[in-house]
Amino acid sequence: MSSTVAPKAYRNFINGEWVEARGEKAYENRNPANTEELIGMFPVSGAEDVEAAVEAAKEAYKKWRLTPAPKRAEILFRAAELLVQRKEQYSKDMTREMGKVLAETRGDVQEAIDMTYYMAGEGRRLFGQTTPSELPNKFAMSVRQSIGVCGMITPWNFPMAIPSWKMMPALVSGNTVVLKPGEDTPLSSYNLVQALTEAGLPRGVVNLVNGDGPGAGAPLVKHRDVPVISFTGSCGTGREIAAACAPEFKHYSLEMGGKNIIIVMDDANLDLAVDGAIWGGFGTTGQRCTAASRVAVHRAVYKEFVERFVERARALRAGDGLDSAVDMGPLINEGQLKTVMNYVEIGKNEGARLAAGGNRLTEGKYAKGWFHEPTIFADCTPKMRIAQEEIFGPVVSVLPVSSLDEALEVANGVVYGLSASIYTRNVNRAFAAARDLYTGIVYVNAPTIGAETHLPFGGTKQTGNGHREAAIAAIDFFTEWKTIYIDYSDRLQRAQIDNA
Ligand code: UN1
Repeated sequence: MSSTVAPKAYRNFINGEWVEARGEKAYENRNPANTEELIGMFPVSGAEDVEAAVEAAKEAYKKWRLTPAPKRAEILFRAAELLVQRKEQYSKDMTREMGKVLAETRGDVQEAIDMTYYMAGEGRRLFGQTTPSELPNKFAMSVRQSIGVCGMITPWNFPMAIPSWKMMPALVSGNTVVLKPGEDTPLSSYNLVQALTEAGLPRGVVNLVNGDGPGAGAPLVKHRDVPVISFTGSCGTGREIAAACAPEFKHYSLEMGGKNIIIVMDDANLDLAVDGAIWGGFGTTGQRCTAASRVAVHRAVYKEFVERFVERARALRAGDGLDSAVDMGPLINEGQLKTVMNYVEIGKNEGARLAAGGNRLTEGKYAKGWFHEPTIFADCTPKMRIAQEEIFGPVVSVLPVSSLDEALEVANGVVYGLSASIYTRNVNRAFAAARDLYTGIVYVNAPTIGAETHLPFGGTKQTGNGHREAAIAAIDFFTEWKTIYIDYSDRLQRAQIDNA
């Protein structure tokens, strides 16, 4: 680098202070649209840093747990206000480190704002139940209790939204947090933690430890004082986390892969379906776990749909997400680009018809980034690898189908079950699909992406392990039920025996 200005050195946040990693090592955070742009240096943390963060979170938990929930919520509310004020700056920071276009990073910050306000509201609810006892002069109720230090491992594709999905419900419920963010996008977590801190979060309640999975993530997952782990990322890492959590029966929530589908029936509004397939398939450069990477189209409209879809995909402009004329940013890093290029080869070798794209972009303004053309494979069959495996890039596989039943069989015929969508104007088909798609999320006449924060988010089968994020489902994960019986009869009353 010829620049004389040293890049900003960011730090971990432990016990209310910005501190260097013990090993004093740092790594570079670079812009995926222009790798010559160095965004900053971030700490490479190890087990000792995790230890200090967990220790701080454990100590802070003693008071935070007893802080009235509405008071905890007020801090969240103030953090949301700060995020609103800083939305534009934080969105630009995110585009620079993650690559997605500004409209989308604004959406990502907005999702964090929504979640933070929403969970702030929950501070005055956190309802339990009261119910009559089966015995006289006895009172029965259930309350939520916090659990302790929650370890969070988050990905790079929603660098502010996903940490907020995990942190806000955990915090309003009285837990404390150690966050290990995706190493490709640490600045957005830094910004989120900064906002929470300025909003008045007491020291130690949230701790931020940067670094990679083996160095910082693994010691966090295994730490004996971290009873809860919340993870979003790949199935491979999820499997390791599950195994690491099993011996101590930790609570762990896994949000992993998807192979989401859009079904286009012969009665669909085709303009709308094409719009949906473009946005669902190529939004965020296909790097959403909810991305529509399969489209099953009824044979009666197949040819027309593919023609229009291909035309629209070819017209998408790739480039730097800060440029308002750009529709689609780069891949996050070289590894992800290579994965995409590899799947393009696999698709060709399997005999799918490459109908659009298929190449890495390297000329001119693309030379310094990880760009790939929006790519469509037509005439795919359900068992092809490109129709089965998560690619996490701008590659969509289109499959012809002859009926709703066949479409549903194709839809459910993968190991994942996150999101699915159907385009139809027939209410009977819409309801049948909504019932029979075995996924955590179903859309009718809308693409597979765009979850809202006050509804449960997550998937069936290998997408997850049965938990849901967002909504009250998140509160369920970050609390334990406690049932309290108060016997004011002044005598021994035996349940099931003395009430006969
Ligand atoms: C993800 O891709 O990991 O539903 C989450 C959506 C977003 C969240 C996606 N709000 O598309």
